[in-house]
Amino acid sequence: MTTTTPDVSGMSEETEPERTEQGPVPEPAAAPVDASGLTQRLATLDRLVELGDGRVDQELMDDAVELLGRAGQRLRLSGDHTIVALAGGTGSGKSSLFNAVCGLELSPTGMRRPMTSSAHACVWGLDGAGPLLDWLEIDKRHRYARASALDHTSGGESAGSLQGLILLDLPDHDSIRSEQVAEVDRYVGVADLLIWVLDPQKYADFAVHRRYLEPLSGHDGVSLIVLNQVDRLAPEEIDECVKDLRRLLEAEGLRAPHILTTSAKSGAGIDDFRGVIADTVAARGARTQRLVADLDRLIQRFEGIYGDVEPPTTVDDRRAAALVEALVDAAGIPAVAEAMESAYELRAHDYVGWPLARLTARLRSDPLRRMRLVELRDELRAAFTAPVNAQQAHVDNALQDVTEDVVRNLPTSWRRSVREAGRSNAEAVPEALGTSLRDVVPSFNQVPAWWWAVRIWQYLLLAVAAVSLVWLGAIAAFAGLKVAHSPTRLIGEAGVAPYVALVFVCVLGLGLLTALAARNMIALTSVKHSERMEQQMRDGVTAAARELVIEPIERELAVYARFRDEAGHALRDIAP
Ligand SMILES: Nc1nc2c(ncn2[C@@H]2O[C@H](COP(=O)(O)OP(=O)(O)O)[C@@H](O)[C@H]2O)c(=O)[nH]1
Ligand SMILES: [Mg+2]
Repeated sequence: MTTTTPDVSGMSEETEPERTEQGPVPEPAAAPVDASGLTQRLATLDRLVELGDGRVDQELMDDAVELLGRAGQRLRLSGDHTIVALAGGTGSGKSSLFNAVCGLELSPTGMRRPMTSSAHACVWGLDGAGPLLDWLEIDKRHRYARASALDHTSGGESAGSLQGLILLDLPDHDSIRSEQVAEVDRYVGVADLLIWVLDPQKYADFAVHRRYLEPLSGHDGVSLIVLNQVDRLAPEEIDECVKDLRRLLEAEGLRAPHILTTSAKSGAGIDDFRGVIADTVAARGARTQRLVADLDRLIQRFEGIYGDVEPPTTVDDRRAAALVEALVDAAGIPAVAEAMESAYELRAHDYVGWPLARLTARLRSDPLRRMRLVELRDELRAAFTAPVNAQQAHVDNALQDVTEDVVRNLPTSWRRSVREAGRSNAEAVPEALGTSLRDVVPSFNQVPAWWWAVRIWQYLLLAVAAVSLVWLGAIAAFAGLKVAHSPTRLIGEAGVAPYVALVFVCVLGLGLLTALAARNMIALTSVKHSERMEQQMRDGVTAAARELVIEPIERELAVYARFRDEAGHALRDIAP
């Protein structure tokens, strides 16, 4: 979604309008848009939309985007003009009042109804109004311009005081034609000042109050109520009627409704009516006021998603540790570590066992040992190659639990978005757990140096044993059987044999002792080794949990904190 931020540069230009080309405009300079901090407030709203979009109430976000767009457009368009719209029910006298203010029969009234089927506009001071009228989508045939000279015919106020007015005569808001209702709604949305024209017969019309006045409850300053056709009432009835109307309006939430009485027929109250419009136009503040009022109403709706409590910024350690524990379980790490311990022992025995014993074992082909090896190999291969797909429910529960505490005091929508952040990588978790296991394979496969040392030592002993056997054989041949003359006394004398035999026995004993010592050593180191492997796997899981779960949650918490900050500013900026 894209949002429209009011173009600040465009807005500041507004205070310096095109008057250099047009010659001096007699009215006071347009009220600076930013007198009320409107630009900053709109920028804050824009940030709120950026942070909250997709996270908080979509209707609110849509309305905010709409307001930002409308405000941006309105502020970029002429600030020298004030859009005043006459709205109300059929026959209340909108067109008659429109004509009375214009001083001409511009908009068809009464008899020829329903003629006001689309809005009519009358402009005082055409310079710069074109784009505004285009934006308002006023049909070119329904645009009228008032030249100052003509205005003197209307009596009372001088035309100069209406300079900058764009008066709109709207179709009836209670029209049965839906496209007209939609058009009215649009103008009601964009007018700087709204004038509700009521008549004594139908002022209590429910549709007026519910549909338009209730949403205007915060807009007292930018709406005006006109009770027209008072010539139909006796003078004492007028007061009664106004009181009753005021009561109704206040019941709808308007705090201090501004009510005028007029008669388009007799001309009573028309000068006052013109006067109020002239004051509004001269003050040049209606544009800003209207937007401020809209903004206030909109910002109020952020109250519910603001949150009373300072939000946490991190997932607490206890919950994070519980998550790691759950993922370690889901990955089956304890079982893998156990399998690694057994595999380590078997491999170690292959390395450091007495070579002859190993050979005989191989020849005997111990079926139990075989099976155990195959089993372990399969178990480890499964753990290392396949992603951990078992226990997805276990993973999901863990992801659910980890946000339990952090969301406790959050507003509902943020509670949901933080939870979603926690689950945002749920699908990647099993793969990451698999990776944490695979990552230990290289260090698992490493052969400790002492295994090599023992193996070399064992082969050395074996070599000495072999040499002493050959030696004994030679002695038997030369000294015992006397097959030939011995070249040296070392094999020629039988007396040497016991020493050689002793060496042979000692070497065998040494081999046996070494094997026993190594066996003990393996028992001692295999536990350490598997603990180290387990720790490495846990570290991997911890890192994955941090990256895939904890960090997204904390990022979301940071977004909420920023949102809350901005919303707090925005709420404080609402006019008291
Ligand atoms: N008695 C009386 N009739 C009025 C007054 N204003 C308008 N009318 C009549 O009410 C009818 C409807 O007026 P119109 O201006 O077309 O109302 P709209 O539908 O609100 O535009 C016409 O016949 C007008 O002459 C008024 O102040 N007093
Ligand atoms: Mg009309």
